[in-house]
Amino acid sequence: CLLSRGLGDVYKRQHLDGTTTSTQRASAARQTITPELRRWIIEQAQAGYAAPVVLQSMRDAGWDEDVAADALEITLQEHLNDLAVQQGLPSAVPVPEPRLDESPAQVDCGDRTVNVLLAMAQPRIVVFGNLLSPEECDALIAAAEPRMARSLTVATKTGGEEINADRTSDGMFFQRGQSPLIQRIEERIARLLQWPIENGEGLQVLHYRPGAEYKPHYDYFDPAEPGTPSIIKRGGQRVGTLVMYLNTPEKGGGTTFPDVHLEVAPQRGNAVFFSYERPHPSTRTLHGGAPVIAGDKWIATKWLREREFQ
Ligand code: PD2
Ligand code: ZN
Repeated sequence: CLLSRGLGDVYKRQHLDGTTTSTQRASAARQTITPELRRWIIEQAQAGYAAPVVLQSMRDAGWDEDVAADALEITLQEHLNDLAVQQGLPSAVPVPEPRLDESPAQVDCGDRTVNVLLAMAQPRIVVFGNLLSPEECDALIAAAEPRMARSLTVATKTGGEEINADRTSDGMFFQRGQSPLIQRIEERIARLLQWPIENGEGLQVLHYRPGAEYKPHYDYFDPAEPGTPSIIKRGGQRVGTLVMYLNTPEKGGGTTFPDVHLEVAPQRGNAVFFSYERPHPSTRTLHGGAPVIAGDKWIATKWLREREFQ
């Protein structure tokens, strides 16, 4: 797409400044975007000029580089969103995002240094190493184990209960801040993903036995489902997911992203993060838990909402 070509470079530049937050800078830049400037930027993009070329024109005209980059980024993102909304897609919203603008090998999360193992832009997927210590993984499993219940659904034929065919795992939820361990992990996640702790759902722990899987699905709530408006009254939509691996299954159990043919290998202490700015398949965040072939698989999932989740 002509409009998005080169945006990546501008985006990176915008986040290099560590002294002000991107939100502060964006709001300053937003004030500089007059209707005339907005029209001009969109015309340049439609004429096929890549973002760095347009940025240079603005600098030549006397614009401060940072302000121009922000104004350009905001204008083009808003325009892309306008086009998407015109096509009938839900509007884009802010999402959690780790601070990776200078491609750091590690991210400081306060009490722990987390490794960056893989980062994909679209869909936004980041794989982290060393997010949890082996002791934390074991302690989460031990705390969850006595409270695990098999996921059951009503069998439409018999009226009895049967194991959910799409999610053949056992699971439980912790309350947010339920124990010092959970609180510590939630604070770490909040720093890693730059997203308020209050916007997180309670941690869910899942246990897959050999043969168990989680068929591909989206984590956002489908706007077409009748139950969705009531679900999102509490905290808004889900906008991001962090799946943390609490053990290393012998074989199988990877987290798959079929749209991009990616499979993340589950390794104890590592995690995969992905975000989705609108509740729509165009985010390409379809994902599943591949069948476990040998051994068990334990994960803890943190789902992140738009707003405070009470
Ligand atoms: O266990 C997984 O890898 C997995 C796959 C898909 C977890 C989730 N979704 C989830 O917790 O949402
Ligand atoms: Zn999922």
